[in-house]
Amino acid sequence: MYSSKTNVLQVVSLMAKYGINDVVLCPGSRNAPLTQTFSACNKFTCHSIVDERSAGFYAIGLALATNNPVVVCCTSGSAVLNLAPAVAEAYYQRIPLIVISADRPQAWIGQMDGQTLPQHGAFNSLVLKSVQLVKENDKESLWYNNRQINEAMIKLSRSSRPIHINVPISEPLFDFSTDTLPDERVITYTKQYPVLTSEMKDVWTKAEKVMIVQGQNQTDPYAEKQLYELAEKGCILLCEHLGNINVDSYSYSTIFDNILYVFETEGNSTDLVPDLVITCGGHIVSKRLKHFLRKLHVPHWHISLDGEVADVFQSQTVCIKGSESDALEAINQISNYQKDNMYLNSWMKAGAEILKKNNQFLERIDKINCGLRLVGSVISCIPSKSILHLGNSTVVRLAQLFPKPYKYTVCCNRGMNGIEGSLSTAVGYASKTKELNFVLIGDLSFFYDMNVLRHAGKLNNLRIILINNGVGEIFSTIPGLNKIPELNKYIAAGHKTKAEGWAMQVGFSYIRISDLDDYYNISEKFYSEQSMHPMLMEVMTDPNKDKQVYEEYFNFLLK
Ligand SMILES: Cc1ncc(C[n+]2csc(CCOP(=O)(O)OP(=O)(O)O)c2C)c(N)n1
Repeated sequence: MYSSKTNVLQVVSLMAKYGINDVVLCPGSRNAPLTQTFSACNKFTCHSIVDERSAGFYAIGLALATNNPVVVCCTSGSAVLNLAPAVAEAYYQRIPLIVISADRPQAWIGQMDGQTLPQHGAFNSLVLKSVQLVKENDKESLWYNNRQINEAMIKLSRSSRPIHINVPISEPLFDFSTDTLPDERVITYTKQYPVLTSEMKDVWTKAEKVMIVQGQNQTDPYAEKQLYELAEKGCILLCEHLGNINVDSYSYSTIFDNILYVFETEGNSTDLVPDLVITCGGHIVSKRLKHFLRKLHVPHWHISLDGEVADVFQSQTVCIKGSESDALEAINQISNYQKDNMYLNSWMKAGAEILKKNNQFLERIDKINCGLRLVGSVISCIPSKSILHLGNSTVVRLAQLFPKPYKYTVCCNRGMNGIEGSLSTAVGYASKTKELNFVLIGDLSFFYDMNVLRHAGKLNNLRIILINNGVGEIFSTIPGLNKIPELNKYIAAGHKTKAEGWAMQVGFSYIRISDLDDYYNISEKFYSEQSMHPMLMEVMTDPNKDKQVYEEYFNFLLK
């Protein structure tokens, strides 16, 4: 049976009508009418997560795994604020997260009634729309709530960013006597196909050296098809792992960060300069690419769902509003004119050189307890069709140095670069898929978010590779920061914590790796499908040795 509260019934009915499948429920009494109504309706799969910070990221993981919006529902007060980090991540990674918070009636906010704060608008500009429902059930109030929820859902589907629905619920809270959901109106939203101006067509036709940069994105076969056609015309396609493009094309490069490093250091970077840059998707990890293009002031077209400016190279001239596949199709239709092959060849030749050197360098390092060596090995061991979740900080940067030999999905909380939800996102994702999910993560990121592992004890498809270097290693690589005397103690938060006890307690098989032989011995089992438990591999590395190896690596590329 459902709650008797009409606003609760409206919300749940509309979530069902909008095709929402997954609902993450956080404990509490004020949201019990919502919790009961969601869980009583057979349209939803409900997930229970106690900690709202983790629940928000878990919901992001579900949304990534299903490619569908996900609801996270919490009680009133500080519970709502604990969702803020995930809301911020969802905003900047364009994840359709729907926050539904239960609230006390407006009259009681700030009246020392306990567990109250101004919830409406609490996420400020980090949600596309925040709606405040009313609790009355007269005709006008019902119309108002319906319209508010529809408006928020239209924003969500137009821009794929989070929304917040705040639901005031008055006492008595626990009357569950309703047996049907109301038949709520849905307002349909139609999308627009992008229109290119004649001036743009002219620029495209004249451009000989076209660089397309695919930022963070989920796998999109339609966009891939368009990218493939553009690559066939001679555009160079730069795509980090997080772009999730699986085009097997000769004009496709993931390792452009190291290519730029070599060309810039050797003074040959003019060979790589484009005369038009097109970006699609979200964030780009490579600082080197951003710096390279910022110096050039080359015309830059950016494709985005809501047509917002993203002037990342400080030279944006065009904003194409629309889905990536539609916008790329519109560009493809301008002409079949072939672009400059010399330009393409400069990139491809440089990429081939780097690949050769990467392999030679890895062979020279005979220890696995070194971040660069380990990340290089992991990238090449992940089986095809799996999911690799990268932690932020050093891990995501090192991963970019090595191309993936197989097709697999790569995720990372890159909207905010936060270290607080990487495990929760991965656990949410793994709970929704049969495929193997690997998490490659640093120690501070791991220990920050490990309470979610309580929910992972039965996920046999989850494998965590923890690089435990005992600090936030990234800080010692930042010029200026690395000279501060208290770097290790306060900035890099040095520690001696190990994961073994925690991991075993929540049902993981635990393996500690100290040399290459151990790693090879366990690899077959670790990277294969059969396992009775989730697994955690902890590799203890030495940050000083790591630093030395990075330097050697970059010198080796120049030889
Ligand atoms: C929520 C949050 N707090 C603080 C930071 C700042 N920060 C960036 S990287 C980092 C250290 C991460 O350390 P670890 O996960 O061990 O990775 P490593 O640098 O050792 O590879 C910190 C604290 C952040 N990104 N997010």
